[in-house]
Amino acid sequence: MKQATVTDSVELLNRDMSEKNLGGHWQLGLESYLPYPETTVQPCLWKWKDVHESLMRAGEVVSIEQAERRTVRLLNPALKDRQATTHTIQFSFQYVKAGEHARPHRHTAAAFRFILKGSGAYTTVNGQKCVMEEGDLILTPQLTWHDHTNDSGKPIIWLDGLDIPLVQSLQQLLFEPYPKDAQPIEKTSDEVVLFQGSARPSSDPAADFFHYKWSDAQRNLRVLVETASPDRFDGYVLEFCKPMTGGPTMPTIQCALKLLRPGQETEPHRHTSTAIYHAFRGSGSSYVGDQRFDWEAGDSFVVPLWYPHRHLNRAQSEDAILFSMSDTPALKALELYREEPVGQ
Ligand code: GTQ
Repeated sequence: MKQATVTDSVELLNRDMSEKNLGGHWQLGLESYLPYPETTVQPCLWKWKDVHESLMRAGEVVSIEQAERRTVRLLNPALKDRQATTHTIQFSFQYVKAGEHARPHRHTAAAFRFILKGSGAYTTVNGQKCVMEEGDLILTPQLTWHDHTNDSGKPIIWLDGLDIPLVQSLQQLLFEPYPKDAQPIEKTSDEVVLFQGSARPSSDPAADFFHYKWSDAQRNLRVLVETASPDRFDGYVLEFCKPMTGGPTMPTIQCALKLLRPGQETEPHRHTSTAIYHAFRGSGSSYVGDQRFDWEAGDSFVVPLWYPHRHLNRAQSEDAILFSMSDTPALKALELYREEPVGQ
């Protein structure tokens, strides 16, 4: 008499494996993979009017003690549940009224401030007092203590850029309050000396460098425009580099200024890094994928990875200056950075 045989099948195997927390490569559906990287991040434009109005209202109804930081975040429509501007980086605007102090803390997320409106307030970074002027860039690299003091007598607004979404996806986010109400001030950023003749520094002098001044950036931009030819994809680019080494602004974040002369138009390209732009001066248009973003000073927009994009200064006589933040250093460190021109 013949024995009844149970024939095995892929479905049976999949089910039995699943119960044992196992899976097969055949279950992946390789046809859904593309020969280029795909992002869920959406191109998006935020108008200054909306950001500013929200900040002013927050100034009325949100206390700095309650909020820790009074910031308004740019949320990507595709990532609202993550409270993020892109999958790796985040832009916020911070409003500190006259007389306010945002208490010290530190975190593994790296951050910077780019000063937009107001001056004279300061951020203390690891005991170093950095007094703000419009257009200054102040870094608070990972795990540096920082608090903000506005004793200038007038309100101040700046841009915050952070790598929170990236650090979060690596499950490395941590936050620590400082044990006291304020950090003691040990020195000012003007006292940080990077170049001392040919003497070889005993420690990394750039480790103490947190403050890029607008007056220096502006002078360098002018030299660039007068002596160099523009990049065909980005115009005149001034990158905020780590002093001494010329490395990226921070390990995960590159900040830059991109200047377009009146009427200047760049050629389209795409890259595997993701960028957030903020129009600091002037007005223009950026084409991102099949969308056109018309921007004025104060507006911000996202260029998701691999989206073809180009920029145009629409003004007749005024330079346009875009501040940009990207995750390029993180991608380069992982050898995932690629870029290419895109045919028009
Ligand atoms: O100013 O310390 O936008 O800790 C997000 C987290 C700003 C800050 C942000 C922060 C800060």
